[in-house]
Amino acid sequence: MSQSQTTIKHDTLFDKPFTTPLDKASRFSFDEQVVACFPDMIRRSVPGYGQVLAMLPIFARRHCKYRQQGNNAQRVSRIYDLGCSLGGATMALAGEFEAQDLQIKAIDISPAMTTEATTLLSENYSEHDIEVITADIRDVALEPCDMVILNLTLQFLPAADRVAVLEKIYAALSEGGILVLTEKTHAFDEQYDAWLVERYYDFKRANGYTEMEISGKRNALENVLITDTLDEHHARLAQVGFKRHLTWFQFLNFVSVVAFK
Ligand code: GEK
Repeated sequence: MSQSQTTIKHDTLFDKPFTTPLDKASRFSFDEQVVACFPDMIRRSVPGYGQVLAMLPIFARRHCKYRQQGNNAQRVSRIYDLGCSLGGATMALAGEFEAQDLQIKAIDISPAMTTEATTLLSENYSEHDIEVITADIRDVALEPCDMVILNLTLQFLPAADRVAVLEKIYAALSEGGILVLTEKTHAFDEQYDAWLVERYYDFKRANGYTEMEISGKRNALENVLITDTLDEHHARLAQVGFKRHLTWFQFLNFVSVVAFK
């Protein structure tokens, strides 16, 4: 089944967690309430989310060369989807590959997310070798792999832990493998940053968010989602050993970088 044919059952639910004034102390968390409206939320609030997911199987075709050994001793491409949420990236990949060609390990720290991801993936891709794991990506050991996806996840880790996670990814990737890192960023220049942030809120308004929802989400994410600049991302990728890393996508303050091992 292709991604476009996949029906995620929560599609009909809409993102309404911030429609009442929030206590300043309310922090964003990936709980059942967020899970219920997640597909709607991420598509309406992340510019380019669909385009980035659609490119993942195209990148995988070029860079995943069946270098790993699967459960039945056959050659497979092993892909990690780190911070998988409901498995959007995993589904984008599974939808474009034969079941026997891929082994996907989808990891998320939120049990509410992994419970729902397990249901959705088994409903839609039961033949595929997909393991959904509830874990902190800072703690898991990674097996040798061909591709790692960090789609809007690194930004939720404490800044001090980001290098160690990227070092672990670099070590696990086979020669020729890739990391696809997608993040919300901020611009170093304050004026540019203000323009990007304002146009980002315009993007959300155009997608039906109210002023209260926009400001509620902004307050809830304060100190939870901590952005870096694009330069900081490239510097960190170089620091952990990637010699080549390229910004292949940018839409307002959201960027995606591919790093080649
Ligand atoms: C997608 N990639 O749809 N370990 C594991 N997971 C974590 C950690 C951690 N330490 N911290 C946060 N998460 C997805 C979208 S969402 C992006 C990713 C967003 C998880 C968290 O539970 C959540 O599910 C995910 O990272 C971030 O392609 O909501 O803006």
